Amino acid sequence: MLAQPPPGMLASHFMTLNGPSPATFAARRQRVLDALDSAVLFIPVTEEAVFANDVHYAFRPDTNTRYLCGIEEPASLMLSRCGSDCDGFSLFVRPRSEQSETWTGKRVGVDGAKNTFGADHSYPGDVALETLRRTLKHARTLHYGFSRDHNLNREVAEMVHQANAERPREGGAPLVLADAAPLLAEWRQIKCEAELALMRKAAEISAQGHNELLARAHPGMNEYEVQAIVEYRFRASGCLGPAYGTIAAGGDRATVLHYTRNEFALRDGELLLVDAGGEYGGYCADITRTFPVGKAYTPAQADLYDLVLAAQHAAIDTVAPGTPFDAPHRAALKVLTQGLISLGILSGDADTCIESEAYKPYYMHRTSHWLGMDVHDVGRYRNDSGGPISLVPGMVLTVEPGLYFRADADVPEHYRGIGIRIEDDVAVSGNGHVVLSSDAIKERREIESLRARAF
Ligand SMILES: [Mn+2]
Repeated sequence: MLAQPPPGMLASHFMTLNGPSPATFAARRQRVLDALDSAVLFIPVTEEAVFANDVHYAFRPDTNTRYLCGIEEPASLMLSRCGSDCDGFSLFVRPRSEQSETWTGKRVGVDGAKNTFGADHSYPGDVALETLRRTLKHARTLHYGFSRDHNLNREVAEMVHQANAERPREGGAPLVLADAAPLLAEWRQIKCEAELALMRKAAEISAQGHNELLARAHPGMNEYEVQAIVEYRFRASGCLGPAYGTIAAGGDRATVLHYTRNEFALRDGELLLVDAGGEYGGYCADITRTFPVGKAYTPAQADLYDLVLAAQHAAIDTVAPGTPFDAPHRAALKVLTQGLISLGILSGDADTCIESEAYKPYYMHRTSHWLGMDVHDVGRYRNDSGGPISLVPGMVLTVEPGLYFRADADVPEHYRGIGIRIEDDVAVSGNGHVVLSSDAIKERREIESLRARAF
């Protein structure tokens, strides 16, 4: 028999490092329970992903499970309010095992789940579906967290079908199967003060990592060393790791939007684009900076850098409560398109170029996405009639215009092979916005003076 960990003492062992307080998780669950009217919310376990043979990738829990209790090991979660014997908060966890724990570390266990996570009921993971089936007999609605495991999704859908097949005989209204994701997305989209504090911390640490690169990058350094430097800063400052795959792209690799190979040497005269952010307490930062591998931007690089930075300033300026979500994108497009015309890359007038999407070969992505517990966070972008939703305080979005000229792009030669993106994390405040990542240096003169000092 394994000794039970002292209650509370080892909570951090099983919960998100530096994450929200137990009271925050309890409040979130209460909010869901209050919204459940004869309904059940069930989020199935996320299994560990195999790296090779019996070696696994670092485990990342389902984000909604993490949002509702902060458990950092494979577990299914149920919140029920339908008059069944397991109403309230149930966790289905891996049972403790001397053999397994010798290899992969302590498990919270069935008994520990109650103490550590405040579960009303806890069970071994393998009875999760059977318990759900029993609970559904009393429910009107199942809010189900659809999984990447399609067989599991089919099994749950079949379970709902079976329940409805029996109801004409047994009585009770039909059971409705609903996706749990939109229900939770609506709440996750608006961050409370405690969440914003974690996001600010993630952004501050990440900004410091970017700033350190300005002092340390040099010609001949490899992209993977750049990655190691920023990720060292994330981890040395309390992040468990990067929030997504770090992009360290020298030269024309910067024109590959999701370049992640990071395996080439940096060359003098080229730019280095670094898109990297840490995850702190379960919340993400997402910052991109683009600076010269040598001391200064070439004139062509400076033209494009100043243009992207002007577009970013214009886009950030639009962020305020009541503003449509796509206002930053439209502001960035206007500046970028006008600039591309001035530089002789596009011709005609800006409105026509925007209308015809003439800019699109060089700016092919949107300017913003939601940011939160996931780097491309949940939340709607459009309302029911298809228009952009309005920003409200507590939303956090990236603002990340860029310009990308592939080595074979149909532009003047001195612009070819240049990719630039500048990305910050912006929280909508009561009367405007706060740039969470404002510590990351981006003014060109400041970058060049730091680069000059680096050599
Ligand atoms: Mn981004």
